[in-house]
Amino acid sequence: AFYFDTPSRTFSEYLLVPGYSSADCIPANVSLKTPVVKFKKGEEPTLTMNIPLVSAVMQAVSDDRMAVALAKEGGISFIYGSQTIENQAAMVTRVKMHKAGFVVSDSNLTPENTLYDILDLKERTGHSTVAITDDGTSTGKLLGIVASRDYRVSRMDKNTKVSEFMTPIEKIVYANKNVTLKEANNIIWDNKLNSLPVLDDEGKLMYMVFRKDYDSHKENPLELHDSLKRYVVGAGINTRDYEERIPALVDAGVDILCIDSSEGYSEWQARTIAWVREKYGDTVKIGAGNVVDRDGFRFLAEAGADFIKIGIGGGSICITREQKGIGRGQATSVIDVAKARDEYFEETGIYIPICSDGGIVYDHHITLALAMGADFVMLGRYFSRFDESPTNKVNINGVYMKEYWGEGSARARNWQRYDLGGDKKLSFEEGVDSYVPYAGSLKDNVGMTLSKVRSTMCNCGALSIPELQKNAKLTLVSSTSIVEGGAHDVMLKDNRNL
Ligand code: MZP
Repeated sequence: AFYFDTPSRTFSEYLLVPGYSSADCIPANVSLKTPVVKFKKGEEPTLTMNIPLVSAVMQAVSDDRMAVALAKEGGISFIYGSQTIENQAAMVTRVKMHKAGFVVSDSNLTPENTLYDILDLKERTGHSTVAITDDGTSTGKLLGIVASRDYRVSRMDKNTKVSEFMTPIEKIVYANKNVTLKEANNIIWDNKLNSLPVLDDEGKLMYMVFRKDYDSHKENPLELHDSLKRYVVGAGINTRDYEERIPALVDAGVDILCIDSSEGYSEWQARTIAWVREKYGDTVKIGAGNVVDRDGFRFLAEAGADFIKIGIGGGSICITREQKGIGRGQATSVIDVAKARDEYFEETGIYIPICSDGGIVYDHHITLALAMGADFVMLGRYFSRFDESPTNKVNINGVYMKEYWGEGSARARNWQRYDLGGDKKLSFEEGVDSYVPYAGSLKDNVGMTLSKVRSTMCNCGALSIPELQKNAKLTLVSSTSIVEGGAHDVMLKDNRNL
């Protein structure tokens, strides 16, 4: 057997040592922009994020609602793959069709629904305007729209049918994709419209544009088609049904795929990437993982992965290390893989972004992961605590909690994630079902977390993630000094356990 000559470590065993901060090294000047897919030296990556956070490929974390909320902040969600291909593709479609508070797709609302259903959707999604199609899906025929002004709650029974108050399509002036923004602007103002549906050549609704879109582009008459930004969204796939799942996700408009597996150093992953390259060349972007050392990184790099994910056994809901005795401390894994990534870049001129996945407990772990070489981090527990996660909020002994369960738990039954080519079943659990403290909205929490990251980066004299990776000074801490890191030798006033 081969023995690594040092123990593997995790984030809490490290601290950053401050570097020189110049006067312009202030949080407002820090850029958290980061590459998501591989690129050649001297070229720009085709996909970047404005913040280095992605949400985990998990039932309890990443659905379309989470994806929209995170995309608004500049990150990317990877919509969970442990669901039918149709459902996953529909979630991707909903993110891509979502524009400025308008549900255009798969609202499941037809003229036969009621005011109650509309209000319920509004409550759940925050949307004020809903597209009504004949079958409730984005591919159905558009019949009309319902905007807030179309109904007056006080005057209507909640059982009033949608058909009675929606604005039928004949009454809406609509554009085809060749209209310029300037023309659209005239249509919208001349007809006193709030929004304008944009249809494809066959008359199917592609997306909606809003007054404020026009306002911002009024002086600049661009073509409507690509000029309106859509949210970026990712999706998890597995190494079993990719020949059916990937085309459905690509058709739905997914921006990036990620092979979701507990162990990525396998022939199954190489075969999946090879299939993507054969069918789509480089146009479809695909990340792979998870690996924890140089060998695993090299394997996936040579297989053609667009980014590589790191981490085995460190997730908060993960019991893989207990069950199977495999894994590696997350900090050591990131440090080792980052070294392999830099070596590969030196050799080939190709930079492959790496993602530290799982085990982020404190906000400062994110900064540590970036300093150790990660380009972005994937979080499950963190996002599961927010309003936008797809799970129930429950009250346990007077404290609000959200449910959070692992993909390897009996609840998720995501056998594909642990598949080694055997039976189609989960033979034993590698994850648990749990509660996490409810924490409020994604926007507020992400804002707070990133202000800490920016602040620490300034302490280290870094105005960008590449600068932090290059200049950070890290030290291991002894177990005694870890105690010193928290409040100690004082009696906390709000500590109920005292
Ligand atoms: P965390 O952010 O909750 O610590 O970890 C989330 C990560 O744990 C996921 O992105 C995934 O890699 C991993 N995961 C998901 N389900 C399980 C499991 O059931 C798991 N064991 O380890």
